[in-house]
Amino acid sequence: MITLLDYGAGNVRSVINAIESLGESVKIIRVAEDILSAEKLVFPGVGAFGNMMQILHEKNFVEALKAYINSDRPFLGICLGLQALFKYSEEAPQLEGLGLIAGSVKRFETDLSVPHIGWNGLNIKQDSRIFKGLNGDEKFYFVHSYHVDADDPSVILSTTNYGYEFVSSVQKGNVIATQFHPEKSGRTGLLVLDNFIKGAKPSSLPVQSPTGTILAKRIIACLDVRANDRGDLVVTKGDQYDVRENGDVRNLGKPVELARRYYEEGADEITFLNITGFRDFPLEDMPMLEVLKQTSKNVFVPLTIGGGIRDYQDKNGRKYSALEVAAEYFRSGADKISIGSDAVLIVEAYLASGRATGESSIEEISRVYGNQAVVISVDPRRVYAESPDSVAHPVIKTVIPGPEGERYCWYQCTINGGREGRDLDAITLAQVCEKLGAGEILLNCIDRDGTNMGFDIELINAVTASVSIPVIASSGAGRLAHFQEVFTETEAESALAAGVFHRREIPIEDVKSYLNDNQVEIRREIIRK
Ligand code: 1PR
Repeated sequence: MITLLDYGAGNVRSVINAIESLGESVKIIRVAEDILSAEKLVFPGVGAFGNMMQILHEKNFVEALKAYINSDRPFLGICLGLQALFKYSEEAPQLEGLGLIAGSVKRFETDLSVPHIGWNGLNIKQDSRIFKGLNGDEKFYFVHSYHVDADDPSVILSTTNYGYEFVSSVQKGNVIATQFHPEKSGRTGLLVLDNFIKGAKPSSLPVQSPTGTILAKRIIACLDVRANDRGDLVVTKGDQYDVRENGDVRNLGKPVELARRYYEEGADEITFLNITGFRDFPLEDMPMLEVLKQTSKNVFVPLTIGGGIRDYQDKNGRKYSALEVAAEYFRSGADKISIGSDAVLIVEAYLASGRATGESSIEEISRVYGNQAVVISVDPRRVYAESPDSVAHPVIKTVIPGPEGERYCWYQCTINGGREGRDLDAITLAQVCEKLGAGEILLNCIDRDGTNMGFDIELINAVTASVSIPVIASSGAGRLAHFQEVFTETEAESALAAGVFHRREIPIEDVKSYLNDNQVEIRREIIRK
């Protein structure tokens, strides 16, 4: 029996699912006494440090946690569950952590994108039972803007490189804590979790230990989901956002089955977009929550869900905040939520008033769940311009001329699945969303969507140059070379594709092999049934 500390923020379902998939049962802590009576405790911290410590205090968990850890019983901290062991965090200087390991928690100071999101390796510093069975060159899933800095080198189990070397796991007696997420790190992560659960002995060193690790470029499979005219929830795919063929919604498969297939084929992340979320209220659209619940039972890579995340009033006049909608998605197994239409409206209001309200969905969700949990899905369309001064938006010089031979264009934001163009450009949108707390940009492109013509490199370069958060390049993948191109000609951290995967035109394994052959760092892990 594993006792799990769920203090009510973020996705603990995936940790529960991962533990249960290993044949172990989970007891969730309700009161402080449950901590004191635990035999093996897992603390998957998620969200923001200050919010976490505040809740731990409110629930009277702080002293119980200290007592449990001081008794040297098995403890596994994950992400914020690692950071909580330290006394001081730059993220919330006013709130003390548990102070059980000497050192502090610092924000990444690097020119690279922050948060550090994705699959990175471990420089193993000493043996540990959690490393049993590892080869040493595996990658694990990280998602964080802060990292720990331990005073005592003897507690450091591994480090990872991201701009510089930071501590990625620690061990002190029976207390082990990782900055990476074993529950989101595929089969390799499950092995680490299993080693903890089974108390694998003896301590082991992986076969090899790399010196210097590299963050992998991520390949994301995207599932656009909606109900067809018969009311069945299907994965569909548009051509420039038009998902109908001969009047019917294209049906490319069932969401849960397809997600499972992509996990097995080696996708680094799965994204679900509820594409009619702008008109259906997600909390009434239970099938989508069910899709997440089912998927997260056996898909152990990060899951993002978008569609309909905004404030809402139901037919009975009851108001729901975007935060409540997001919370339901997180509880159902999502690691990140993505906001589309609402982000455009928030940025328009911000630009009109010149100030942040502190109450927008972006601000509220990132405050509770952390910036890394908030993705902004942008649906831009090219608008050509004769000259840079002919429009009041940032323009780029393009190598793809417009219908009248125009040499300039800007990228107009749209809402409601591309149905309505707004007087706002994608660069400004991305910049303001970053300022408000977004952690990642999912950069679609209506012109390229479903065309197989390749990613819009100009759009991606314009946006990556104007923000410091990671950008996911999306729309237009048609050939293996397109993936190589997007990673060598832009600073995009991930490439997302849909049609080529759904139609089985390009297997994900082939994308990974091709990139590997062309010196692009990727994660290799093919899961065999
Ligand atoms: O506005 O917050 O409710 O969110 C709605 C979400 O649904 C947004 O993220 C929006 O991008 C998405 N969406 C709405 N309508 C469509 C549509 O296609 N009619 N899909 C849609 C956006 C783009 C990508 C697609 C890539 C790769 N789809 O999801 O997967 O373009 O495709 P490809 O590789 O086949 O070229 P809100």
